[in-house]
Amino acid sequence: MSLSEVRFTAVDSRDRSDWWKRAVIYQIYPRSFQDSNGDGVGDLRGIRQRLDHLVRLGVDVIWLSPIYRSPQADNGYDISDYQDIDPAFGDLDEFDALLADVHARGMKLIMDLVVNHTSDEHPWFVESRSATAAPKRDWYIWRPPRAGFVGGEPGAEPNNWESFFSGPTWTWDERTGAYYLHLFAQKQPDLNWENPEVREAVYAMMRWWLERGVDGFRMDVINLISKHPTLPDGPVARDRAYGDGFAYYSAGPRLHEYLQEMRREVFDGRGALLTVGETPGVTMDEAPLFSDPARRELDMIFQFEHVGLDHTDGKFHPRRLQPGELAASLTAWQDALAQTGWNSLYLSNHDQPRPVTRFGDEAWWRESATALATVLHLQRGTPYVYQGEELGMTNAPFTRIDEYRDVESLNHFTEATRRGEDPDAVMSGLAAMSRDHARTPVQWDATENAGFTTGAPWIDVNPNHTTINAAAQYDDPGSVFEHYRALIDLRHRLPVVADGDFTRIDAGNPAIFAFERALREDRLLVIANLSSSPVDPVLPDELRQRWDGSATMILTNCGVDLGISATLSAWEAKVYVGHLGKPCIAR
Ligand code: ISL
Repeated sequence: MSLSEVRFTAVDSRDRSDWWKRAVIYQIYPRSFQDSNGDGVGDLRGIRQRLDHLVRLGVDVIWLSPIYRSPQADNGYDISDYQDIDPAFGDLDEFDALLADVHARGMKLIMDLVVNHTSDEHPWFVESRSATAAPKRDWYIWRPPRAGFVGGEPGAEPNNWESFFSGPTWTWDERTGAYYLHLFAQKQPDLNWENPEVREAVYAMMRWWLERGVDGFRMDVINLISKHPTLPDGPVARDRAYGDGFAYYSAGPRLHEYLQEMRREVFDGRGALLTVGETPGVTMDEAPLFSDPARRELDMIFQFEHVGLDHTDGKFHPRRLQPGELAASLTAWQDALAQTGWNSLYLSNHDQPRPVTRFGDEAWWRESATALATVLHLQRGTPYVYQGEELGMTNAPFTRIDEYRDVESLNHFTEATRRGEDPDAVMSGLAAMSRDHARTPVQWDATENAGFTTGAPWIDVNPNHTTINAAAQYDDPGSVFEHYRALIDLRHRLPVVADGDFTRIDAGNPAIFAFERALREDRLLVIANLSSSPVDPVLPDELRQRWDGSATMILTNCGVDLGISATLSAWEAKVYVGHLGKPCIAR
């Protein structure tokens, strides 16, 4: 039976303020999406040229990684003008044209909001660092050297925190004789959110974009904007020079006050917008505080547990996950936000390795890419597709440090080898975990440079674009792209996918991720083997009695249906629909 023949409970989605529960969001990293002028860097006009790819895929919302004016020290996450477009990407007229094109196709567009920090070239920081008496001095976080030390000498930093991008979080500024805080690169000074003028300036900028017509924001490291007022030292791990300040710079005492203020000052009364917070390190206890509608903060957040499972001594010393670990973590988050709050569902973004390489198996490339997508998209929450994921793009085969571009990877290489780590081991860490794996250009076709640019790409195109590319996958019913398209279609058509409850099913083997979704009489059953060996499911009797005979398979990455209890081949995933009692009613 095809999906068009299945009839489901009607759900009226008109005027729903939580319209985003039925939406799928597509992340564009503009630098690597499509170049239109041959300079090797993706741009806004390039995005306009490729919008039909997104229409074909069926996504509802585009999240655009930063396109603001920026020195590009962190590929645009270092902003020097929040109200202009970087010339590498285009200009405000081109942006308006893009927004109009997106809206004309019935999609929405959300911007990346990076307001934990600015660029050190932002006029606010230029003024702040100019003199201790400068009016904007207090817009950033300045501190004197540690007592008993001379500024600039080793150990004189105001505290021992290590930056996300290696080295200390403090940089000495000779001119005014003080250190400024930067949780990320030296060129990304942290704003001082304690200062009400900073908050008002940020809110005014956000309103300016909303008035221009954008549909919301993805908020970069938004759980880091309130710091512990005394900035205490963090614990130091063995053999490490710096401490971990996470407990003192994340989820600070005023975080939720700021988010509620932002909601009132920026979003209230503006209609169908979307807000999603990036919240690294957020716990299951904290998560509902952000996305409980009654608290009036954000619509949803990105949690990080499942993308940290393979870290050991930091992200660059990864381990392969054991069967079941990924599913257990995702299930725990489903349960944590079952009553209150809402999950963002993702396997990748511009900071993460490619999921088919990391969580799947390139030897079972198509099967593992589609199985992972199936279990992700059919959970409760809003799915995010990162560019190229829908094509099953893989990690880059880089072997030399000069192939990498990311500030995090390059700083890590310098620091780790300086500390005495074996350079080959450091390169293995990058080969598994560098953010550059997500940043190689989108593979549109098999031609030179994958159709991304006519010039020299800013980062190498993955040589496997000759086989893994969009052109080869369109209209191929077995392709990764068509599987993603079908999953997105299911969310739009079946209310049980968007609104149903989630219950994990113990299928007798940790490699199997099976779950049931339920909305009134409607049921959805997902059974997936997240391993490269065949597995026999042992389903609970009660479930078999309920489903056997009445299960209608509506999607599979394998092609055959031998019933819900049949042996699952490597990375096999299948989706059944059913209902309790009376027949489903057409929507
Ligand atoms: O990739 C990471 C470092 O290993 C993450 O911890 C990442 O730094 C964290 O998720 C915050 O990411 C966001 O803010 C950064 C920026 O570099 C990332 O691209 C962005 O997603 C600073 O703005």
